[in-house]
Amino acid sequence: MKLWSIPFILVSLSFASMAQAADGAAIEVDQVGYLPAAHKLAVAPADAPDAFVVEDVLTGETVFRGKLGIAAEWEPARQSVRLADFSALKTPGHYRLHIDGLADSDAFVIADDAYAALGAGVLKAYYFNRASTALDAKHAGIYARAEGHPDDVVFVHASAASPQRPEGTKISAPKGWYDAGDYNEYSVNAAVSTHQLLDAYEAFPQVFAAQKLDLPESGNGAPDVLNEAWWNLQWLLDMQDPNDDGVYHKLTTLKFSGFVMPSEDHAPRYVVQKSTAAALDFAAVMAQASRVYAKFDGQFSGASQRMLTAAQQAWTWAQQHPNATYEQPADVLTGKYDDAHLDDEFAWAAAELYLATHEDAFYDDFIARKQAAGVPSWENVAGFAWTSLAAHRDLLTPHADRALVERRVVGVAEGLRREWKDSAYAVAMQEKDFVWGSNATALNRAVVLVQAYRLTKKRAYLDAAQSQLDYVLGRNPLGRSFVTGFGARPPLHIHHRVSAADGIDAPVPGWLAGGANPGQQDRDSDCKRAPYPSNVPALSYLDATCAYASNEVAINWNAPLVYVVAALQALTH
Ligand code: 9MR
Repeated sequence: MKLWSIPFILVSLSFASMAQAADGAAIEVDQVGYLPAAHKLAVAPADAPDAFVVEDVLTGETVFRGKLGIAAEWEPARQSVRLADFSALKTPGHYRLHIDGLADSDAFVIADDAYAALGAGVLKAYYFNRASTALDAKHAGIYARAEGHPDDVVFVHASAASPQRPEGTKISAPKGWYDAGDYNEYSVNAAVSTHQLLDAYEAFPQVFAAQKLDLPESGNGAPDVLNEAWWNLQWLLDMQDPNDDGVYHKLTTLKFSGFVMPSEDHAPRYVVQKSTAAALDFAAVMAQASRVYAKFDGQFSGASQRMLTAAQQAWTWAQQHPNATYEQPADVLTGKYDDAHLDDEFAWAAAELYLATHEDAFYDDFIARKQAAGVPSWENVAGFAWTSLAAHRDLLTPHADRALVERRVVGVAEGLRREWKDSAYAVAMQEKDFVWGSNATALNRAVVLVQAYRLTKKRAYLDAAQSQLDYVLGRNPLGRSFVTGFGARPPLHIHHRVSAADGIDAPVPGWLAGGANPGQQDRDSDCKRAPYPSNVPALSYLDATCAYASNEVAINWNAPLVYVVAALQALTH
């Protein structure tokens, strides 16, 4: 085959699969690809014939022959499917799956570096969401933009007024990341997102050491993941009131801005109500960060000690204000991240403070909250407590029950593994999991599976985690990748102000769309004119800017993606 014809073939392939995806009969694969030693699955329709082959895209040669599994229904999609397992194919190359009578699958790679660009891309996304800075062409390429939201003048909202800082006091709290498609910054979500990035770094430092993100700070001797996380930690530190050590729940405009660039949004910004959840999540991530940044005092001078002190002070504030749940003031209309259950936040902060200080009293505080292990989310952070203790068993004092910690984490993973095994799609997602941000639910499940794999070395946990990643990268009933810029059919119209306003067709790359969500809470928006094509849980997704309930992006959704991509690169052998 002549070289000139290769791009033509790739283009025609993706057109063929586009037609198939539209009528729901595509063979679905992980569109970004597979590591050579990975568990490798594809999904075919129930009425497909038994035999499948994997062909080399460049030569047309058949490199693998297999038989589809039996047809079974995957309830969340109301679809019957058959699985193709080609795990035994480990030779690097460019391939496609062929089944007689069906259009071929998208082309995919099997390669040692299959996830290298993805891993860097999903972390670089945070840089693209930095507040209070211009992004220059050297680091942002075509996504260069002017500075927005300097946040050197932020007003204390009435709900946050205190004797030392009455309503209207001007404070400075620059930097941080925009939360999502909006330009506001929320302490709870910023803390959990940063925690997961640091968690990924601590678990798989070798993956991050090899990564070059091309940030303004790159080359300073610290891994870029820590450079990027530091941008957010600096902002979070300013969200603590030095007068009483409480932490503001959010920094926000009163209402969501229009779809303008950051530099065009000049509405005043406020810090709003100090909350117990903000203080505790702040304490947790600062305690963790104090441990992580201790080794990099040359780059982040004094940061480690400062963050440990900040964590302890926020913890003390939370003891004194144990029920300060966030109540959205009437004049504030932006995101809430409100949560009435605070035992899990107490447990997580205690666990991280225990790991940072080795003080047994913190372990007792953690146990006293009686929190079950589970899949973590911004509102249920108990899972972070258990998995942090499990990941840092070397730091536990004799006082801690090491076996209990292991048992709890593996127990959760075991339930997920069973769901994966029993699922016709080989995806550990039930109907109830298709909520706002369901793609992050899928990936947080993978995080727990990876942690159990690290504890037990039981291969099924790693394979199940791979399946969760496959799901967001194309092996799903919509036949699409949910990560901008990656895969054959990524989202093109995410609910993300910069992507909509920058005049560039392609959205900012590396962002995970929220994913299928039958709640369709955006139904009264502009989506009225172009409604969701389906109410079926796993099909309830719309690639349109209006679709904030399924097509927004968010820092806490990318974080488990960063973790899982790093984990699979480090562990798949
Ligand atoms: O991720 C949040 C989701 O769990 C909630 O159900 C939803 C509605 O309260 O809010 C989501 O968070 C949004 C936040 O409030 C504002 N920035 C965008 C976030 C992602 O949609």
